[in-house]
Amino acid sequence: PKGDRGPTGEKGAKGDTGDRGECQQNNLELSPYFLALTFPNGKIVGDKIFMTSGYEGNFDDLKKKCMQAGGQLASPRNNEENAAVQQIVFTHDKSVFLGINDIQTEGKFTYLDGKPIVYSNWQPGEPNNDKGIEDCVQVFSTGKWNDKSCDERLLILCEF
Ligand code: 291
Ligand code: CA
Repeated sequence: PKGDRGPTGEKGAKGDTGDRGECQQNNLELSPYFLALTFPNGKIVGDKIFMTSGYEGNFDDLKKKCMQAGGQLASPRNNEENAAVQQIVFTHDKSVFLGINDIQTEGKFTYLDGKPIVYSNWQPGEPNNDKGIEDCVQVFSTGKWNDKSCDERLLILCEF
């Protein structure tokens, strides 16, 4: 606790506010060391981190792996977040599944919590539910979305 410091300088160098912890962690993303840890598998957008491990699997597998890691499948909610997802797809030259699907009701795409999506970036002509079996969403290296069979094996991309 701050109040437990003695009078003789344990508080640190001149100018040190003694706020290590509570305050500095807010600026983690500004640290060059933190940015280094996101290279080349992660992207920071605001207070969200997108991260891949390079693992590939079907939708259920990827969804489970992200949750076990304490996150969830990438669910971009605006252009800036989608651009971060696109950059990871582009860098790895592998498409990813989003945490978005219409498994529950055909044609109604929702997040993993069941709420309707607030943002989308469909490729023209998509979603088309091709062959009647496309309930999951993949992102191309253009950043555009395509509905795709949840049984395909794509690159994992989680958000934290
Ligand atoms: C066509 C389009 C897409 C559809 C895709 C999949 C391909 O794009 O009809 O809407 O999602 O086919 O059916 O599935 C497999 N397994 O290749 C083809 C190229 C992008
Ligand atoms: Ca499709």
